[in-house]
Amino acid sequence: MLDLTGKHALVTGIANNRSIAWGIAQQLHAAGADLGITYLPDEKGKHERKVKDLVEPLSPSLFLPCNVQNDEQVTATFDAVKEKWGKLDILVHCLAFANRDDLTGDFSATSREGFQLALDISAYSLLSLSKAAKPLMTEGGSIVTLTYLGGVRVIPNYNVMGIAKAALEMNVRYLASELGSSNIRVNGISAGPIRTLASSAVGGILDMIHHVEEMAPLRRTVTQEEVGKATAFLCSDLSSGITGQILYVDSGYNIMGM
Ligand code: NAD
Ligand code: 0WE
Repeated sequence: MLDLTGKHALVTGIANNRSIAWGIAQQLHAAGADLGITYLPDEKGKHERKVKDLVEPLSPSLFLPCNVQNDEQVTATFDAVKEKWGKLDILVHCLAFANRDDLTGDFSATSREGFQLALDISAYSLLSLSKAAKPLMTEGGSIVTLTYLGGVRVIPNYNVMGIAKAALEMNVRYLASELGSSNIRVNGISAGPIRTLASSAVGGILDMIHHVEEMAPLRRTVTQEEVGKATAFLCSDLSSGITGQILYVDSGYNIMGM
């Protein structure tokens, strides 16, 4: 049975009720995990209030600001985890960012700054969070990140995010190799396109969704709930032999050649 009771889980990347991380947090909570939620702070605290109200029904025992570009905030986050729980079992990395201008037009026009920003937030952050989580995962653990097919194949306009996801997926393998001896597993979930804050800001996302609805073996897109269920599996003892893998939760879209 999928049982996460007594497990302490830190979930990043909830922006609103469409976030994939929200679907994940709900499933981890339903399986009995004790949640810590981090959010991206903004100056006015508007984001904080929105996310706080949303997650209240899951009664998280930690609610912390964590901009992954800020090393002090990352350190403070894991200091708070240590203080509250003494250990950590589950880390969910569910965030990405690139400049909007870099998600359209010529890939070769990507600036050095834009490239660095996308790779810093979307790929390097898995390392920095895993490094901080490692000493707290004293009884082993599970780290899960979210990736996309655009990291292994060319998807129009995904551009620099594709390079960031390729780096992220290789981070999964190197981290799995390093952390395996501490019984910490590291895996990625490659989700099919879902309408969220991040994807809706992208031109043509509806056309992509319609394309998946025609082409994918299941003839539909996946939901945040389905990604959440697969994440709960990868966080649970049911997947104890699985590490360094990318699990496709995409209605089977990725197997098609035509
Ligand atoms: P979303 O906008 O709900 O989530 C993105 C999150 O990233 C937000 O919560 C945002 O606050 C956070 N974030 C951005 N910059 C940050 C920073 N500097 N520090 C901390 N947090 C930061 O969108 P989503 O679609 O749920 O995206 C979540 C993950 O799923 C991303 O890794 C994305 O690449 C991946 N993914 C999305 C899809 C899709 O179609 N929506 C498909 C496959 C994979
Ligand atoms: O990883 C993603 C979304 C990534 C993303 C989206 C935005 C839009 C708003 C990263 N940064 C930003 N920055 C913004 O300012 N997905 C997998 C969803 C997605 O994004 C695409 C897609 C799909 C699918 C971009 C182009 C083409 C397809």
